[in-house]
This record gives sequence, structure tokens and C-alpha cells, in this order.
Amino acid sequence: GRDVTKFNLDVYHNMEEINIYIEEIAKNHDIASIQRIGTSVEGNSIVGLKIGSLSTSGTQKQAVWIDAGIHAREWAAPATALYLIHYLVNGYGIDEKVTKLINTYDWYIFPVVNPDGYKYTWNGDRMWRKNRSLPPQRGELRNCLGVDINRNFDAMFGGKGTTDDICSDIYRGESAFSEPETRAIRDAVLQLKGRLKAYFTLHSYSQLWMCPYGHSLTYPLNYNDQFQALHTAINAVWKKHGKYYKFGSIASVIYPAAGSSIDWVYDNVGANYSIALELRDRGEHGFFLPRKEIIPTGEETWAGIEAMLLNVSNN
Ligand code: ING
Ligand code: ZN
Repeated sequence: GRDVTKFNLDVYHNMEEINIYIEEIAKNHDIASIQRIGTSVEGNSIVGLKIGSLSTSGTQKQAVWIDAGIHAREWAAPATALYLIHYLVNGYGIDEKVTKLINTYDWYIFPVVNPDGYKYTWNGDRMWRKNRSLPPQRGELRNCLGVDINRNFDAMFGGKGTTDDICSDIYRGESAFSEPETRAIRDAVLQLKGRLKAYFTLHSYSQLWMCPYGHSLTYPLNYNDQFQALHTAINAVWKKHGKYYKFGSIASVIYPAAGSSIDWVYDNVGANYSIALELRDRGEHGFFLPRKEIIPTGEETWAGIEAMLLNVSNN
């Protein structure tokens, strides 16, 4: 395929630009098609791409999922997802490893799964994290907005690292899957049940690659496999630009956090690898990662994903 868009990958883009880019990619690359998986609280489409060649075996291919932008202010994450889309569609038929990974897996990539929040970081509050859901009517004097989508999944919902305080950045919502953004991810991922090899969710910042669980310090049944995969990934990441990422389970590496997407996907969809990334940096610029670091972050993230998937093909 040819990249006819004048889209610069080394700048941050608003929601409109991202949606246009996604449409252009689908138009210009036979292996890419638009996926609309739901509608946000404020009526914005949750849009991504499926990137995959036709199955040559006649059976359905395994799938890899990558979402970004669950948290609005973590701009490095959507920017990295756009880089990955670019790298995949332009590398197909040219780069041997990309070609192999596209022939092996159907890729589902959703750069901004919280479009309302993302828009609000462009025209309201740059530090907004949650979605833009109205508060429940339960007689409180405060009228804070928003639910943390990464506490709203049905994985020990209401447990550690969550709160029912509507004003908190980790407000879990009224009930599991109360939010349309959470349900959109749930329903789309469930369609891949039985063939989802790996689920990735991109956040920033801190430079971490993590597996379940977030809800507690217990470890998933295949923890050794996931730990090994994370190790492979962070080594490849390090080789690319010399950046060091730590790895391990969510609760052991950062903090306990119930209701997250990776815990829910691991337990309910049967993906052997359910992985959350915290991209660059380690706090120097935090959510305001300089634009000159977008492409290096994309490059090292791809290096990790590629190394990991080529390594785990038998597990
Ligand atoms: N960190 C994540 C958060 O939601 C995380 C960490 C990832 C927790 C995956 C649970 C599962 O708090 C940021 N920066 O959002
Ligand atoms: Zn986050």
C-alpha cells in the first residue's frame, strides 16, 4: 500500500485528525478496514482498524488487540497506536517480520477508546483522565464528572485502588460496565474469544510492561509464560533506544487496581497474554512527552510487541 496521507506521526493529533487518518488508512490499504465498536457518552464513535491479510488456511486467524487512550491525558498512547498502524500497513509485503505477523494474526487497533475524554484534553482540561459521564443522582452536593474506564471492568469490581467518590480520578462508576466505552471494549474483545492471542492496552507514563493481576498480588495461572514474554519484550525495547522498562504484574509493579481491562480480558476472553504498557517517560515530562519522543516510543514499542509475538508463537 501507499501512504497518501500527509499525516505527521511526530506530532500530537486531535480527535478529528485521528479519525480522518483512520479513514484514509482504510481507504488506501487493502489489508485495513474500519471497525466501529460503539458510541461514547457524548455520542462520539469509538473507531479503529482491523489489519489483516486473508487467511490462506481457510480457518480463522488468531488475533491481536491493541487499544490506547483509555485515559485521556496520556497522549503518548494514541500517538503510539497511530505509529503502530502506520508501521504495520506500510511494512506489509516489505518488512519480513511485519508480513509474517500480519499473515499470522488479525490486528485490531483502537487509538482512542475514550474519545470524549480525549477531546476534553484538547479543549477543556489537558490533565483530564476519565470519560465524561454525568454523575449518578444520589444526593451529593458535588457534581463531578467522569468514570475511570480502567476501574469499570468486571474484575473484582469495587476492589483495591478504586473508589466510589465521583470526584476521584479513580472513580469506578456505579457498576461494572456502567460506561458505554467499557462495554464497547468488552463486546468487541468478546467477539475474538477463542482466537485472541494477546491483548495490549497502552497507557503512559512510567516505562512498564505489565501482566495481571491488578486486583491483588495473586498471579495468573500462566504467570511464568507471561513473565517470560514481558522479559523478551523489554529486552527488545531496550535494544532499540536503550530505554529501560520494568516488568511484572500490575499489583507488584505499581499498585493494586481492581476493575482493569487486562484483568478482565485475561479471565474472560482466554487471551494468554493480557498486557498493559506504561510508555515513556519516567516522569521528566510525564503526560507532556515531547513530540520528538513520539516516534522513538513507537519504534521501541513495536520492537517489544514484535519480539514477544515471534517468541510466543508456540504457547
Ligand atoms: N496507570 C494505570 C491505571 O489505570 C494500570 C495502571 C494499568 C492499572 C493496567 C491496572 C491495569 O492506574 C495509569 N497511568 O493510568
Ligand atoms: Zn492510564
